[in-house]
Amino acid sequence: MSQTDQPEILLAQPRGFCAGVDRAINIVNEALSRFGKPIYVRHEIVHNKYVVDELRTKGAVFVEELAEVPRGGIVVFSAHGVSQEVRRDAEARGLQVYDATCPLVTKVHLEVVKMCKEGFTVLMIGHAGHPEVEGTMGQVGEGIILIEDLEDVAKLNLPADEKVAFVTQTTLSVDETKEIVDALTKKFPDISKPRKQDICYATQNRQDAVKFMAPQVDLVIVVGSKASSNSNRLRELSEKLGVPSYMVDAPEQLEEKWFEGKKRIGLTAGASAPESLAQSIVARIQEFGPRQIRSLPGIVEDVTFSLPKNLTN
Ligand code: 0CH
Ligand code: SF4
Repeated sequence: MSQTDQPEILLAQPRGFCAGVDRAINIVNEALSRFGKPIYVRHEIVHNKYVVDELRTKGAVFVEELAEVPRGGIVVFSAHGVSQEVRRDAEARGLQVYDATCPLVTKVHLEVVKMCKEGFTVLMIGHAGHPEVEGTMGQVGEGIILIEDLEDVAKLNLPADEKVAFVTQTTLSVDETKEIVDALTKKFPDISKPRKQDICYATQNRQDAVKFMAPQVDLVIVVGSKASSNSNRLRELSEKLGVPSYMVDAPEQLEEKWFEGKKRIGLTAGASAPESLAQSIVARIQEFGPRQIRSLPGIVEDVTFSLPKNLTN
C-alpha cells in the first residue's frame, strides 16, 4: 500500500492558536495570578468554548456589558477589540482595564482613525454584529460604512468626488475579500488601500494550509466554536474546494457516520482552538477506525506579542 492509500489523519500546518490569542489568554491568566478572582472579561476572551470554560473555572467572569462589572472591578477587553464608547464607559465606571485587543486589530483601529481624520469615508469589509467589526467601526463617531458582500458594493451611492478608503476585519476569507476589494476598486479607482492587508498573517496561513491539505483528503474536520469567524472560514473553504467539512469544539460532537467510506481525514483548527482540544478530537477520530497521523509540511509561525505594559511592571 502506498503512503497515500493508507487510512490517515493529516494535520494542517499551521493550525490553532495565533499570537494574538495566546497573548489574550495570557493576559487573563496573569491578571488572575496577580489580583486573584474575580477577573471580569468583556465578551468571550476568544471565541472558543473550551478556553472560556477553563478560564471560568480559574475565576474569570465573562460579561457582555460593563454594567455587569462592579465599580472599581478589574476587566479585560477581549482579543476582538472594543469601541471608543466602551473605553469611555469603563473609565466612567472606574474600572481597571487590561486590554487584550490583538495588536493586529489595534493596527486596523489606528488606520480607521487616521483615514477619517484625513477626510476619507472608510468602508469596513466585515460581518455585521461581530465584536471586531463593532470595535473597529466604533473607533470613530461617523464616516465609516459596513460592507458585507458584493451586493453592498453595488448599493453604495457616494458622490463622485468622495475620498474613499477601505479596511477589513482580520479574520475574513482571503478570496472573498479579494472579490469585494476588486469590485470596490472598479467602482472607486482611486480608493485608498491599507499599506499591508488587514487580514492577518494567522488567517492567511491557516487558509493557505487548508488549500494545501484539502486536495489530499476525503473529509476536513475544523476544530473551532460556532462564534469563531476564522474557524467558520476554514470550514467554508474546505467545502468550496469540494471536500465535505464539519466544525466541532468537543470530541463528543463527532459522528461516526461522517467517517464512513472516508479514508483520509484532514484536521485543522481555528486561531482560537487549543492544540490539546485538537488532540482529543484526533484521538476520537482514531476510535472510529485505526488511522496513522501525519503532520503536513507548512509555515512555522514565530510571531509573538508582548503583554500590555500595565501587566508587566
Ligand atoms: O475569528 P474570530 O474573530 O471570530 O475570533 P476568534 O475565534 O476568537 O479568534 C481570535 C481572533 C481574535 C480577533 O482577531
Ligand atoms: Fe490577532 Fe490574527 Fe489572531 Fe486575530 S487571528 S488575534 S488578528 S493574530
